[in-house]
Amino acid sequence: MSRMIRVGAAQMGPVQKAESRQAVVRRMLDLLEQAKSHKCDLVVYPELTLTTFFPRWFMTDQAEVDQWFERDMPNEATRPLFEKAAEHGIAFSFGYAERTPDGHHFNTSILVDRGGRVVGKYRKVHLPGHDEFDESRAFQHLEKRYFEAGDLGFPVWRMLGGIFGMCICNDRRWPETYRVMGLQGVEMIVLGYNTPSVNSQRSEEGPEKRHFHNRLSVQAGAYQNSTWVVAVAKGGSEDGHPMIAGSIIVNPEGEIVAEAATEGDELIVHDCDLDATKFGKETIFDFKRHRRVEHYGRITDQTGVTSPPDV
Ligand code: CDV
Repeated sequence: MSRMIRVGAAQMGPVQKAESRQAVVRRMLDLLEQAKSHKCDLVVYPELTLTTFFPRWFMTDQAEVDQWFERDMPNEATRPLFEKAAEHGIAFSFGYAERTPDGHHFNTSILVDRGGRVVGKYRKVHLPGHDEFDESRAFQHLEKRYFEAGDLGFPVWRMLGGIFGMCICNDRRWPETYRVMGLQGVEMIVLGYNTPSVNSQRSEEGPEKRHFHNRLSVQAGAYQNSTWVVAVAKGGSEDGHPMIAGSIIVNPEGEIVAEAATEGDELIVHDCDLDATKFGKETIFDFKRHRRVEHYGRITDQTGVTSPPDV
């Protein structure tokens, strides 16, 4: 069985507050058709694909908040995507806001196989931002208000002859994210992101630095775990709030092999050889031979910094 898979990173341009789920799914279907014409095996869409990045808006009415969440997946709006992808035999992944039957709220992504079956679910662990209105910021980032931290850890799944994992946006900046999946032999991590073009707490940190940190994090995670990483953005201006775009596909040596050129809906395609993950996993990052867990206790024992005592 071939271990080469053709991946389509389906970057999305902005989704305005007023845009309906049905309109977004039509755009996703357009990208799926492009992927079909390129003979892709897998299509990856961004974080919170179905809606605008609503955590930038401060809301106090839970009914208003809940309008941004999906109670079922697939549902009426997304079923055409599931059906068309299954018809084409294309696996896919996308992010959405999930409200569980017992009322929990998560920033979630799913992995769907060639037959349209949901084989994997991930809930964002590293939620950035704050939970109350913060007037010191240029704009709000209220993920900690609207979501709970993910409760599923970082599992991996077998699909398309390989081992796949997921994470979401801010998770990509944390080495622990990749390493937990690396320790399960992950060969491809798919992730979506909504990264504002400017740091809301530091106006001089603009798009150039934001792209640098995006690439730095994703390339390091790929290299240090010898895995493919497919990082897919929403870009452009959502109701006046610009986001960086810059979707990339990174190989297990940490090199960018494909990159989006626009800030709009754009499919970038690359043939990814899952066997290319083997060399790094068997040599410099052969975890079994080289890791020294006796020295890593602090990684799981503490969150904040414990500085040495003053002398
Ligand atoms: N959606 C995100 O998680 N955004 C963060 C921003 C707030 C830094 C990110 O890591 O891009």
